[in-house]
Amino acid sequence: MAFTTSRRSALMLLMTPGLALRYGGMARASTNNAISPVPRRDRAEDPAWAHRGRWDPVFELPNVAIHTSVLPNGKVLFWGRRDQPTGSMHEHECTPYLWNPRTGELTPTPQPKRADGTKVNLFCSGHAFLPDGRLLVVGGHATDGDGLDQTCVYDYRTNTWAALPVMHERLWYPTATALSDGTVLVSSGSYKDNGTVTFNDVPQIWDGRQWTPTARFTGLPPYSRIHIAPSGQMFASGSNARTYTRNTNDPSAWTPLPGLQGLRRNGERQYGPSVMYDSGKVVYIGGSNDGTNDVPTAAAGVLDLCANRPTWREIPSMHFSRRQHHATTLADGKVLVTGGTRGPGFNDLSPGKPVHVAEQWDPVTQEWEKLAAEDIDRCYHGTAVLLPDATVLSAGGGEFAVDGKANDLRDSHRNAQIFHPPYLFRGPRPAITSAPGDVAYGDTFSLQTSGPDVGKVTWIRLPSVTHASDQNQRINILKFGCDDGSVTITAPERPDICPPGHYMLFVLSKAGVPSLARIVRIGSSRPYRRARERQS
Ligand SMILES: [Cu+2]
Repeated sequence: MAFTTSRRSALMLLMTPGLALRYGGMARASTNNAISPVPRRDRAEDPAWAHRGRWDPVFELPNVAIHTSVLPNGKVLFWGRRDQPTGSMHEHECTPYLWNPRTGELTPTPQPKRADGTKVNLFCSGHAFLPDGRLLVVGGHATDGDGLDQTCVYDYRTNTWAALPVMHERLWYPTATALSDGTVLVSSGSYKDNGTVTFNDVPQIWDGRQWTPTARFTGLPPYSRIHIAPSGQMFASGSNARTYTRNTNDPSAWTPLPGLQGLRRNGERQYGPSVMYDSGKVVYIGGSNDGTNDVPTAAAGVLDLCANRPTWREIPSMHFSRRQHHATTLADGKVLVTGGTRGPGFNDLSPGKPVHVAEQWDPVTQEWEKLAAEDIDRCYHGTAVLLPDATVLSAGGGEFAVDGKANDLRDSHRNAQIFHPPYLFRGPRPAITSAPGDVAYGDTFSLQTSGPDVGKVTWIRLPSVTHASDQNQRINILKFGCDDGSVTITAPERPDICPPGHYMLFVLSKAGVPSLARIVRIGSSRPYRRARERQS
C-alpha cells in the first residue's frame, strides 16, 4: 500500500488516539509549527536566503527517522525504534518506510525477517551500501546494549528485504564500513553476556558470501567513526581520544597513531560526527569531551591521512557547542552541521539547550558560518541526509530511555524539515541533461549540461546515517574539462579514494550553485576479496 504523507497522517490520527498529544508536543518544541504534507518550494525569494539558507515547513512522517539512507533511485529509506509510540521500548515491530522526496509519497517496506521467518528490529543497527546499491544492515535491537546477530539486505529495485548468513556475534551500535574491495567490515557493537553489556572485539568482514572474523582488538568504541584512507588503510577517528589505523591488507590489529599525534587535544568526543571532507582529510566536529558530565564542545579538529605524520590540528570552533548533532557534506564540499544539544548529560533537551541554528564549515577558509534555524529539536536519534536535489532532509530525534526512563512522547519527532542551503539562492542552477549510469576507475566520461558554465564537479557517496554519523560519508572533487555544453570528467583512479558503489554527481556553476544530482555507480557491482585478507 502506498499513501501520501497527508493520507498517512490522517490514518495514524484515526488509528492512534494518543497522537493528538504528540503533535501538540511538536508545537511546543517549535517556533514555527506550520505543518505541510509535502514541502512547499514556491515562496518568493528573500535575499537573506543567499546567506543563511531557508528551511521549509515541518512535515509529518509515520515514524522517527533514526536510521536514514538515500537509495540509488533517489528515494529515502528510514526506520525508527518501534511502530507504536506508546508500546514497549523493546517491541520488535518496526516498519522501515520509503519516502519519495519528489512527490512526498510514503510507502512501508515489508519488515525484515531472519531466515527462519522471525521479524527483526533494525533499530541500533549499522549500515553500508554494497557495490550494487543494496543496503546491508547488520545487527539491531534486542534491549538497550544487547544486539542481534542478524544480517539483512534491502534491494531498492524490488522493495524487498532478504536475510543473509548471521554474524559471529550479536551487535548493538556496530559500525559497517564499505571497503575499497567491495567487502564490508563490521566492527564494535555490543551484546549482553549474563546480563553484562560486553563489547564485541572481533571485527568481521562480509565478502558477499560469508562472514570472516579478523584479529581481535579491544580499542574501538560503539558506533566507531571509521574512514578509508587513500593508502587503503582504515582510520578510526573516534569517539575515543586516541585514534587508530589498520591496514586492510594486513590481518594484524589496529595500531594507535603514535604519541600525541593520535591523541585529540580535548579527548574523548562522544556523539560527534567525523567526516572525510576531501581525499584523506578528516574533520571531527564537536561531541562531548568530558567523560564525567558529558559537557559538549564546539571544538573541531582536522587530520590529513596523506601527511607524513598525520596529526590532529585544531581549527576554529563552531558557533555552538554540540553533542548529538549531524554533519552533512553538501554538494559544493562544505560541511553543514545541524541539531544537537549544547547542554551537559546524555541528551539535554531542557529549554534553550537544543541548538536549532545550522552552521556550515568551509574547508578552504576553515571558518564556520551561522545559517538559518530549524524548528524542531534534532538531538539524540535525529538524522540529516543530503538529497539528490542538493537540499538536506533533517528528521527524527527522540525514542530513548536513558537510565531506564522513557523520554516524554512530546520529545519524539515523527516529522522532518528540508533545508535549502545558501548555494541554491546564488543564481541559476546548471542542469545535467545526460550522464552515464556506470563508470570504471580512471575512466574519462562525458556529461551533457545546460545552463551556466560549470566551475566545479563533485560526487558524494549515497548517505546512510544514524546516531550522529554517516558510517561511509565521503566526497570526491572530480577533475573535469568543459567544451560547449559537454563536461568531460575523470573518475577517481582507485577504489581506495572512492570505494565502489553509487554516488550523487553534481555539477556546480562558477557561482557555486549545484545542479540536481545524477546517481552514478563506480566499480564492479560484485565484491572481491584481497589475497592477503583471505589468509586471515
Ligand atoms: Cu540509540
